[in-house]
Amino acid sequence: MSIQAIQAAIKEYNTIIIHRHVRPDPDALGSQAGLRELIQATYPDKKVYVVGEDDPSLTFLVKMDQIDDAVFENALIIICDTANTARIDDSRYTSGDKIIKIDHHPNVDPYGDISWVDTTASSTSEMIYELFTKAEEMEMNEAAARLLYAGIVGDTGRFLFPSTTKKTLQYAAELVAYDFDRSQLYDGIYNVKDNLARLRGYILQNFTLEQDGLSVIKLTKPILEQFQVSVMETGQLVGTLGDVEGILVWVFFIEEDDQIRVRLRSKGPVINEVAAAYNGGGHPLASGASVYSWDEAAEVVKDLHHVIQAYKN
Ligand SMILES: [Mn+2]
Repeated sequence: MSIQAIQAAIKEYNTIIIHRHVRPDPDALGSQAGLRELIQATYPDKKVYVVGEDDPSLTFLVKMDQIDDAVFENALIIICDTANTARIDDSRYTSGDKIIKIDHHPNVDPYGDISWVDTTASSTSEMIYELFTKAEEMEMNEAAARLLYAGIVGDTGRFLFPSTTKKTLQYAAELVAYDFDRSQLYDGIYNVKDNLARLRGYILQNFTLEQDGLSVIKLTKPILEQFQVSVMETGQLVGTLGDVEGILVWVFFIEEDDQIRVRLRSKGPVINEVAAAYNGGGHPLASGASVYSWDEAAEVVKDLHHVIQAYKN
């Protein structure tokens, strides 16, 4: 059983380095740093690091450690919330001694010496809490609870998405018993700057909606400049169209210098295969991809129409 194997590996290694996916979200950071807190609380003498690039909008949750290449030698590497190796933040994970994958995305790219993938989990943070409940000796504390709760809240859209189960709510109930500031957490995750709020207004004014339920919004470079919003920040706005009646699938095209980022969301049709065809991947109903021209973006739109048609038949 992988939970036991993970526990044994954590016990065995003195240096543990925890990774997660690039462009982190609260679940990536919450599972990564929440696991670090659990290990550190249980084994105070072990050296446990979290690595990857900091996202300034999420450093209120946790800041990453800066470590030398030499630290990776003989280290246990744990990678949280990352379906495929291409999305692992900090490629030095390959120089570790043993690799563990803990994730809730479809296991399209199995990797690691030990792998625990549970696609029924709402979030990797939920899995880390489960690891705590099933492990023989694991200590929970306020810092860990805060991070894991943030991850669960982030990936379930505040317990709104269908991925929220009885278990999710039960774990969340147990986590809020710990003393951390939930209001501060919600402000950190959901407060947006005024320019981002105005760009949300632009999106609501300009999205297209076709008869089959496909909605498209293009955020070109001039638009991003006009609203003074970075490509990374637009990630916070993808949910904006989720409440619009009649939208079944929606796609954001976000223009960068060298590519057009594609963010896909769906209320039924499986869209991660489309994402995979365009240098991306993700969940069946929430994925991302990259294209390199507006012609290619039009191909994505065409593919999405087909996926919707197949879903409706
Ligand atoms: Mn996740």
